[in-house]
Amino acid sequence: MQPSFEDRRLQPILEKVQAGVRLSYDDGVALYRSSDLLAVGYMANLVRERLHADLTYFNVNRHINPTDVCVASCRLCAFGKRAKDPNAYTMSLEQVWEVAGLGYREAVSEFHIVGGLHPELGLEWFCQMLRGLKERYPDVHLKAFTMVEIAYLAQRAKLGLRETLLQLKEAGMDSMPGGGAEIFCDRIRRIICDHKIDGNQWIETARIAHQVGLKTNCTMLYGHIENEEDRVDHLVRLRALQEETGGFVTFIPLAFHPDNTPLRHIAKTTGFMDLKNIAVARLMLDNIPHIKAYWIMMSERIAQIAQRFGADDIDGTVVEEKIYHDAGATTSQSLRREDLLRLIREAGRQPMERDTLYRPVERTETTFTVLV
Ligand code: V47
Repeated sequence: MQPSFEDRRLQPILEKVQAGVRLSYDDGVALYRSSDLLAVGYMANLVRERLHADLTYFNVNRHINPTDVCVASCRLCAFGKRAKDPNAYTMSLEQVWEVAGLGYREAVSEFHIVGGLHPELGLEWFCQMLRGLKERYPDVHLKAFTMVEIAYLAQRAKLGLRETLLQLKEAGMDSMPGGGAEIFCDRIRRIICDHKIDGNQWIETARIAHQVGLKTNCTMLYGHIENEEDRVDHLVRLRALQEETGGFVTFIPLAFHPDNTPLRHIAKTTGFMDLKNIAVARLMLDNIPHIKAYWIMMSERIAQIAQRFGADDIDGTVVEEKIYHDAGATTSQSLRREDLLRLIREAGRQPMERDTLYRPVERTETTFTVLV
């Protein structure tokens, strides 16, 4: 039976979704402007179940932030600090290698490594860091560096993006996270992160990463000063690059956390907005396999409900999170594997532990095997 939506303007979009027809820019704007969240979620869930049935993916990972020193002073960020700030920190290589092994009884399958743009840590330092991690934890996938960090390292080393990425890959970088994309629109970027590479440079760096064989994620920061058109423009640009390279694995909508940032006057996002962003992303990004509801950012409660609004992933155990907690996140810093299983099962989904590239993982108490 054909459902009948409260917002009648969504009916033609439903027909496209049912027929597997790509949604247009205008469809994206109409989805964002509709307050019929259940209709938007219903359509996103159709696509999500078509792609992933009732599976929800998660991983056992650890975040590592080697430094919070950053030459950029982005208004959106509460994490980056000036080198002379007494609260700033920079780990030594030995500390990074040691921290990587701390604090979790189960073997992690991924290190997620990102940090500030440090004026004194060059490409060779990061290559050494990767080599040291691979030596000590050979089974752990290294998902490291945003496009913004790569562009900065390349500029400092006076190398091209391709050469920089190749050197990092050679040293052990296996894939890249999706951060730093924010919102591509120049007008917004100038206000929230004017020290960062622009949207075109972010896209170009991702393009080259994909060309050298690195899979990456992608993100969008919402809930600050952007409007619906800016969001749809961002999604459509990601979709176009994916059409060209096929290198994106997962999209993660990131809710802006204003506390301790110069934009602290902006209200926090609501559950309604968080679910809407998950659902619209699933509908617009028809060529990106996975949509992640990052529980750290959207809370365990919303990330769980999101599994019925288009998301098929909830991220991982994380262990220690700084970027969102510096910006006032009240979620815990880590979840145990059994907590993730409970959240997923309670939402009526079947948990599937994955590695970074979504291959199934089987584990005992202290070891894991990736099933290829
Ligand atoms: O790059 C920074 C954003 C990103 C704030 O690829 C902020 O699997 C909200 O990219 N409020 C880091 N957002 C997080 C990230 C990520 C997280 C989980 C999984 C993956 C993945 C990627 O967070 C930054 C920036 O875009 N950010 N400050 C803030 N105050």
